[in-house]
Amino acid sequence: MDIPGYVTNAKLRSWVEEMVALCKPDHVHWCDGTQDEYDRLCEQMVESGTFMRLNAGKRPNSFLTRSDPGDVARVEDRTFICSRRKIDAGPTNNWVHPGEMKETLAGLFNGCMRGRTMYVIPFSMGPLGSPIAHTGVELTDSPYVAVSMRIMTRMGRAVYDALGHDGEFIPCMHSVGMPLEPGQQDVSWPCNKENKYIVHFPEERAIWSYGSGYGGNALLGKKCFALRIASVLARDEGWLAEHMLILGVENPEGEKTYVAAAFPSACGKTNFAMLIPPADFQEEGWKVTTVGDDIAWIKPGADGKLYAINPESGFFGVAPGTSVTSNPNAMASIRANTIFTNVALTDDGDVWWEGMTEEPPAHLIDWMGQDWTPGSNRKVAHPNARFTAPISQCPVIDAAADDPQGVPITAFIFGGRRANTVPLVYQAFNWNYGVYAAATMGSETTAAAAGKLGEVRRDPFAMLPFIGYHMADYFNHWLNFGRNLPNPPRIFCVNWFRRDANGHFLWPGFGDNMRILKWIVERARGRATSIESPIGWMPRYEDLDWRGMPGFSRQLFNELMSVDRNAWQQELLSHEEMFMKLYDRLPKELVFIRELILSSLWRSPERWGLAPE
Ligand code: SAT
Ligand code: MN
Repeated sequence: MDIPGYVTNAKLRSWVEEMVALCKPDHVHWCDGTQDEYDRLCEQMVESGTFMRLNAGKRPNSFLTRSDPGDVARVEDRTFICSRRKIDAGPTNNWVHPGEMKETLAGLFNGCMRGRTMYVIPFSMGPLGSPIAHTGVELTDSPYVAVSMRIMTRMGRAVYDALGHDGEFIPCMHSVGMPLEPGQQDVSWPCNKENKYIVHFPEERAIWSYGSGYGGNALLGKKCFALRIASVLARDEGWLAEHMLILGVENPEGEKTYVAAAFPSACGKTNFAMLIPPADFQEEGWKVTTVGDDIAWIKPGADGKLYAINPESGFFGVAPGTSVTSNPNAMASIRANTIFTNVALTDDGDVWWEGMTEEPPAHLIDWMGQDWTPGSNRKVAHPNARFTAPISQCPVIDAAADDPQGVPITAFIFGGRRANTVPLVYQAFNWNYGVYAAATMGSETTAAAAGKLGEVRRDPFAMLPFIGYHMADYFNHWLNFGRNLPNPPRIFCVNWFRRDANGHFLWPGFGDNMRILKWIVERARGRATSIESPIGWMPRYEDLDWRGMPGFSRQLFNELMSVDRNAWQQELLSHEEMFMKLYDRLPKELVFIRELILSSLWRSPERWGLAPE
């Protein structure tokens, strides 16, 4: 194997040599990250049948690919945190002893790339040279991964240069796990139907992924590196790696406030990241800009403020439900240079999915390649169908999105999907109360998820599948982190999904979330007024800006904001249930705060509410 002369990093050179000897690919391709390379790899996948080029008039330089029907999402039950001690992975992660796992992987990876090309993908999570960024190198036998990584990360030759002779990087091994015998015909979406392993070695800081070519299983910069491994780095080095969007709010005076927000899946995270303010707000000069839609890396600066970067450079967004009404900015972001996976194909060579338009086209090819008409009794796009698009194409991309210093974070927002109990918005009394709220956040299961419909599942910090160590240690890290900040960001909780007694949503959401966001931003800057409720600070009706929303009454608002003692007692019991599972390492602050919330519920009316007038 010839290693290009510009790859001077000693550890990288020897690691690739070792992995080539193990995986035995036919060829090795050192990615340089150029447009030319991207175009050639895409063209090669068109020829092999993996990609279909979309109509250049409608969707320039864009492609459709269909995965294997058994390889359509992350596989949490096949995801492992292999710390040396089981206790360090905690009760919420799958664990196997690293020695045993390495033996398994050595067997699986031996010869796994026969008949294929190994791509060497150098990438930076975050702007190159940023003090918050980190470097990774992924070795993969999937050209789909290679082109996707060019969109999702800063990928290319500059990373080798930045690494220099002895720079550090996270090694990320990936194989689809389907070697080809001489003469064996390839399939359009190779993967391993029997065996999938998404493995993290937190102490060694290494990632090994086998058997899947899809999303977070295969694009190892995303959940594997930027969340699971980075959460460990962050714990050890005193920063935060979070499952958060980052957005900027600019007021009419031109003052910019950045917030980071965590939501579990199916809570409209991408829509919130690209929120379009109501007309009255826009006219007055309010703007919302996007820094990131999924992951935030946050470090304290020398001035005591927190600075955040989006380690990614692309969107890997859920397509179904995205439309010019629900999210015009997302639709504009995917107008060209986009890879679509598992969406439907229209007769004129464009894409479609449930919710893109009110009326489906009369005929489509579904995500499995079958004819489909509106009468067909099945989904035309897979519910987890995705678009992969450069973030630079987002019309509301923030001017500082590429700033190596990051953007200063003034507030954190945590949200879940709750039909009852949790008010539309409240501010935690202080950092520790905020950590409590984030640690206990939950979401009702939607029809798509396993389990009883409407059952609340705890998803602390929206990080349940993404913390690379013991969850209680993660809570402790957050508490500790706040202790060292002179003026920590304010913490807010939101719930866009509260319903009335008839099951109707009480809050319209989407652009109207701007009213809440405005209060949050003003509040975080110490300007907006509020009153004390049993669970936190709350806006009254008159504390919010209702321009352009005349029909929304004080009474409705008060219903959205009410705090019911019985419901909250149940809620606190269910927090206790989760705490019990983390008992051995649970920080005592959380136990005490639970007691304090209970006591303030008891000194408040049984159904605490804002005054009617
Ligand atoms: O497949 S990804 O992990 O990138 C997206 C998701 O499942 O959250
Ligand atoms: Mn995510």
